[in-house]
Amino acid sequence: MNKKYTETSKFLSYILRHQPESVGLSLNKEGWAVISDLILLSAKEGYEINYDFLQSIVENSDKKRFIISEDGLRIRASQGHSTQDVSIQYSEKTPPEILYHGTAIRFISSIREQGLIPKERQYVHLSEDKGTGYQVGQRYGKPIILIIKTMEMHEQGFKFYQAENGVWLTDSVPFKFIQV
Ligand code: HQG
Repeated sequence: MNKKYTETSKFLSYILRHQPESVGLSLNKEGWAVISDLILLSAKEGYEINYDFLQSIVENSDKKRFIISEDGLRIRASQGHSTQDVSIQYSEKTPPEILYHGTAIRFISSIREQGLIPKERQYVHLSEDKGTGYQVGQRYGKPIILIIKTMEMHEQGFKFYQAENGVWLTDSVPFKFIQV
């Protein structure tokens, strides 16, 4: 990936998940932004984005972070939001037996006390494959993969959702469902 691509993708994550107001962009409750607005506002911040470039970022994003609406007019982040203005109505889904959560070893003692909590984001993020978990954990230090007993949680009434890009979401994970 070239630098412009990576920088623009990070900028999109920032405005579509965290701080749309920092550039004057509005997102609706479902997280959608009007692409023509986004292009104009991004240009003011020095990001040269045209429709084709945006489309290629959406298609080539390793984690499929963004999605363009069927009519081609709007874009949103599939998951990962911290902005409270967005509240995507994900539909509930039965999880597999287990899912993974990658984190940093230095967080383990706190996780033992509190379980997994969403921190800045709206949900705790879980993945189906260890590799993704490992990469995610690495962002905060020496990584460790936690195994989450998601079916057991489901049986006890915890709700699970899956975003368009396959990432699983839940509100919190008490420590008793975590295998370190
Ligand atoms: C940790 C990436 C101490 C948690 C990925 C994580 C993901 C605790 C960090 C998405 C804790 C929060 C989300 C507790 C949780 N005590 N630490 N009680 N509970 N933590 O970035 O899951 O590349 O908000 O383990 O693919 O790391 O951005 O969440 O280490 O889907 O597209 O607190 O971000 O996607 O960190 O990552 P984050 P995450 P992108």
